[in-house]
Amino acid sequence: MIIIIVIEMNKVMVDLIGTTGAGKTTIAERLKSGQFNAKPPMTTGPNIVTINHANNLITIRDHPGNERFQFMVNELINKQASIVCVVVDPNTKNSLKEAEENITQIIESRKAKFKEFEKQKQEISNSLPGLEQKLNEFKEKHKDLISQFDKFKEEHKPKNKDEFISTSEFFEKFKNIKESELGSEKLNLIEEAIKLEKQVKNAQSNLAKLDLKIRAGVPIPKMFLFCNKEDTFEELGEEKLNPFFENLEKIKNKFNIELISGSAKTGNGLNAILDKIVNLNSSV
Ligand SMILES: Nc1nc2c(ncn2[C@@H]2O[C@H](COP(=O)(O)OP(=O)(O)OP(=O)(O)O)[C@@H](O)[C@H]2O)c(=O)[nH]1
Ligand SMILES: [Mg+2]
Repeated sequence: MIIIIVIEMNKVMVDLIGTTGAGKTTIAERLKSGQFNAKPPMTTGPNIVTINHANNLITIRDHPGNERFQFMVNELINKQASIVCVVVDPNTKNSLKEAEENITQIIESRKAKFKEFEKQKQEISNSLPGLEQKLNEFKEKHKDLISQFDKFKEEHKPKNKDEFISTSEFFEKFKNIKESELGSEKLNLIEEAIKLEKQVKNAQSNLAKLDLKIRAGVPIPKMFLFCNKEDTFEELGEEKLNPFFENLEKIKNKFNIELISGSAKTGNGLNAILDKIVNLNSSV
């Protein structure tokens, strides 16, 4: 007898960003195949790589670092990212400057989203009392007519609780039956009341949704830095490395994010990337 045990895997997604040439594709490929590819083509759209690590199915989105594609990358990251690995490299000019810009952009865009929610909430809060008042006055003015429609709804509501008839469907029925008796002018007034009621309900429900979003806060993705090409450090020498690491330390402290070092060439530090991703994912 063969027993098959199905183990549910955790699914994790991570976005690799950073300046062009820092080694994102080399890292992703090495994680997948264990091989070092010295000449990967420049990335032009997100390369998707999937890796199985410690019972986690990790999807890596390896993004292009070239400036030309930044708009597209930002859009994807701003919409969906929850874990971001920012790759830096002391051999590549502007690597730290771009990393700092990328991280700032991610944080600012989330803050802007939050502000947008607050603005929308304020706008609805300002307009809702006026809408409610308009509806109440309209209902009061035409209360006899509207109560006829309410009575009709009550009499024609489905016996089966699971069945649902919308107000506009009720109105269609009502219209068919009562058109000759009431005439189109009165029917229009009832239709106007239905429209106003719908506007009020929509505004109330949007307000509740926005309130929930604001209370939950807009999550900022969890980020960490990976300093690649460790194998080149000796050759680069202290003169180049010291200012690089000083600035790297500043970025690390400014955003309070962790740093891992390694090399896609030797494979050193790559497992630490996977462990970090799993770790960040479970610390939600
Ligand atoms: N010496 C050394 N070279 C590396 C290492 N990782 C990547 N490279 C080299 O760096 C170059 C650029 O690597 P890519 O992986 O294409 O860089 P990328 O970040 O994906 O660049 P874009 O796709 O343009 O954003 C390639 O020639 C790699 O062989 C490393 O750890 N050590
Ligand atoms: Mg690439």
